[in-house]
Amino acid sequence: MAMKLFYSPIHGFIHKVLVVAHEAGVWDQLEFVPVYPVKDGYSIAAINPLHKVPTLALDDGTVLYGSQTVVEYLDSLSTTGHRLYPAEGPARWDAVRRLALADTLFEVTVVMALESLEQPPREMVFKWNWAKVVRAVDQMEEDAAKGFASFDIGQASALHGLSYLERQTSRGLHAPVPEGWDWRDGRPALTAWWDEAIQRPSVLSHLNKEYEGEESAEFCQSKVAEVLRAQGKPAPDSPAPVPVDFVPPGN
Ligand SMILES: N[C@@H](CCC(=O)N[C@@H](CS)C(=O)NCC(=O)O)C(=O)O
Repeated sequence: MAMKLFYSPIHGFIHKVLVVAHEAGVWDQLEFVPVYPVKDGYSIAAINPLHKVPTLALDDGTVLYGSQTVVEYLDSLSTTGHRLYPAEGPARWDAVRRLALADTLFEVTVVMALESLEQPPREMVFKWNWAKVVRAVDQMEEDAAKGFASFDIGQASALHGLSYLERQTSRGLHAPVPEGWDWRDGRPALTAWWDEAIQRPSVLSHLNKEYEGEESAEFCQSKVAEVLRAQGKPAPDSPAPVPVDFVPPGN
């Protein structure tokens, strides 16, 4: 296998990087390395200073991070003839704009999910970010109502952002996020698009499937060590779990 994908196999979540790897026909070139970035033992800071997933390591030790970098790279390897990043021109800028919209929706939802672990959670964080979520999902409805020429990177990211948002709103966030809020309510075009998009083989490849491979912290560290060795740096054969920067309460 030519590449190691460090990522979190979260049940019920549609991973943009997995969708893109599948759509690009490069799934079989990936070695999956589960990382639980807020669980002790799983630090990948030695190969990514940001200690964030997804992180992609190539066999020569090159490390790519930032999901947008990872997916653009995977799309560049596409063997299928169907690129998720359209060629330059209006279709590309529209796809990249929708990518930014959905990725930022994901990121502000991560901020709220983390804040909901604070005792007590600060309402300011939810007020500030929730307004962005509602406007982003309204914009997605407007985009879906116009229709899409073909499946692109903006839609891959929308699957990612909306599935994560649903995971968090169904668990319950904090005021002003209404209890029982569902992004589908009042958004028929987005709902219809979603119902069709989740039937894609690239989504069915992992959605709601238990991760069945090795996922220990020791395994993660052994793969980090392989990347370091590919970079010409020293690394032990059986590295110990490495503490992460931050473990939230209750984890
Ligand atoms: N801008 C990043 C965001 C990725 C991201 O938020 N990853 C989270 C997933 S929980 C993470 O790794 N957090 C661990 C940390 O920040 O320590 C990207 O698009 O790759």
